[in-house]
Amino acid sequence: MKIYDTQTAPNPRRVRMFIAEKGIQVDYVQVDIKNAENRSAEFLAKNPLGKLPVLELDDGTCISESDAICAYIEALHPFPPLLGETPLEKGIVAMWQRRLDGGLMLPVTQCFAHTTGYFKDRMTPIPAYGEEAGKEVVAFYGLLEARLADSRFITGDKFSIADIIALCAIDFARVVKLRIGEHQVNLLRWYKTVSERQSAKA
Ligand SMILES: N[C@@H](CCC(=O)N[C@@H](CS)C(=O)NCC(=O)O)C(=O)O
Repeated sequence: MKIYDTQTAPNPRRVRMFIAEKGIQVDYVQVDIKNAENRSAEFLAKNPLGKLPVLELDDGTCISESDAICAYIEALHPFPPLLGETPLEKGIVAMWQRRLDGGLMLPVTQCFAHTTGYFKDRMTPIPAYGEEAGKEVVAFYGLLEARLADSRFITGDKFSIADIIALCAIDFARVVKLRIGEHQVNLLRWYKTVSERQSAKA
């Protein structure tokens, strides 16, 4: 098994961090997204959306979408559980995965793409749209601040993939100068705890 990765991007980091939490070793192949290596015919054969990360099995089967890759890894390596153990935990984790993907990770990456023009060779940046996406990110920090006022981690007492998604999105948001507010003490407390995990270096 190998994973097509790009070191600087938040979605591939989500998968690297998940794998680090599992304590398993996987081979990574770096793909140069700045120079559109991910838009080559060879890469599009692995993921027609041209996005990273992509997991490729030894028989050539490819799985893309970060959470799908993580679900596959969790099925192979259930411990430590990062997608919930009981039916209730699984439901809560799945709910936060969807919220964080649509409400935080996507706006962060849209803000980046539309305000920096980093991908202008393959899309038309609309800076005003990027600014709006940035406002969504800031609003989501408020939601997380409220959630973390009475919860140790995002889904409850246990660390989960939700914390991984949030950390990767929040760290990447610093590229577009979006930061947790100094008044957001619960989010800052959570951020420090999660950033200090060994897997956060992945
Ligand atoms: N929903 C996808 C998003 C993947 C994604 O947007 N990947 C970005 C890097 S964070 C990418 O490959 N961008 C390169 C491009 O759009 O050309 C996932 O969860 O994996």
